[in-house]
Amino acid sequence: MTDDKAVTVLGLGAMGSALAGAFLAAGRPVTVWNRTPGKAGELVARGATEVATAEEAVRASGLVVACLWDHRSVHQTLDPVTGALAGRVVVNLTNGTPGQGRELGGWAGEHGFALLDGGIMAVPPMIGGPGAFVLYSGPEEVFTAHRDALDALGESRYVGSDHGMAALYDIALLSAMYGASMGELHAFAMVRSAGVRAAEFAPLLQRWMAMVGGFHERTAELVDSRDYTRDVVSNLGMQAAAYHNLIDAAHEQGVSPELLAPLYPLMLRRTAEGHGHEDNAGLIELLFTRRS
Ligand code: FVH
Repeated sequence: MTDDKAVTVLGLGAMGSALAGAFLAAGRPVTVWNRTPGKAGELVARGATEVATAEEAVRASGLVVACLWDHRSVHQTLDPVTGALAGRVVVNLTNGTPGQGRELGGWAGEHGFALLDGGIMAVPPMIGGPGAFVLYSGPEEVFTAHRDALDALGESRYVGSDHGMAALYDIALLSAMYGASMGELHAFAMVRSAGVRAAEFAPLLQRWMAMVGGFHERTAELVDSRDYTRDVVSNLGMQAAAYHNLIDAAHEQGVSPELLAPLYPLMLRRTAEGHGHEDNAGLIELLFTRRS
């Protein structure tokens, strides 16, 4: 018999510890396990129970949250304890691909337990606070039954019954983040090459990126309609002609253009294919390697 409110957290890295702390703060009985012992001191002082094996941890709660290094470590941890998992719910918050999420969902079904796959859109200090949100996919009734517990971590966003969807959304959001941070670093490198401190330039960058970031809904309309000719303000052909200046300027300043360079051949290709008069959102049509 386990307490209905009990939660087990497998993995006490930076994120797993934050998750366990948020469940404790929400008043839940929390059992924790980590491959390497000795990481649970603070959580135990706050009321968590540390156990020595993953099997004991799994048996302690109906809801088992795994936040480990990668997909492989999830299998290494859970494969030996599938017998104990039967009838329980596993929420996997380890970063992975959509394919890995689907594989885990199928594997859980074969072993008689339910699985939600998740994507955490926050860093550890944000967990349990208003800025954090967590994506979930898998059986909706399982999400609904455990939503109250999961809400302790941040805003819970259910994105579909296909186990791969949480990872798909997660990876899409991370891809946008890395794209933006590549641009940010290149911009700082450019100004540093002229002796300008990043802190001096940052307010302008902040202002510019806030403005640029305001166009996602307009781009989404173009992408969904696949019509990139509507209300074009700055067409692709003009942008492609100017883009070479970004690369030349980087060379002039002794900065590698390698973070910027991949976009240029796509711009040239799309323009050469007769779409220079369109919005540059049309570049998306060059990204698919399968029919989409
Ligand atoms: N931290 C972050 O900002 C991001 C935010 C978004 C989500 N990610 C993902 O969360 C997963 C865990 O990340 P983390 O920050 O907790 O990572 P670490 O602090 O490095 O802890 C890793 C834990 O995984 C355990 N572990 C590693 N390999 C194995 C294994 N083969 N079997 C069992 N456990 C394993 C490790 O244990 P130990 O090294 O202490 O024994 C830690 O508990 C991750 O997917 C992020 O992408 C975090």
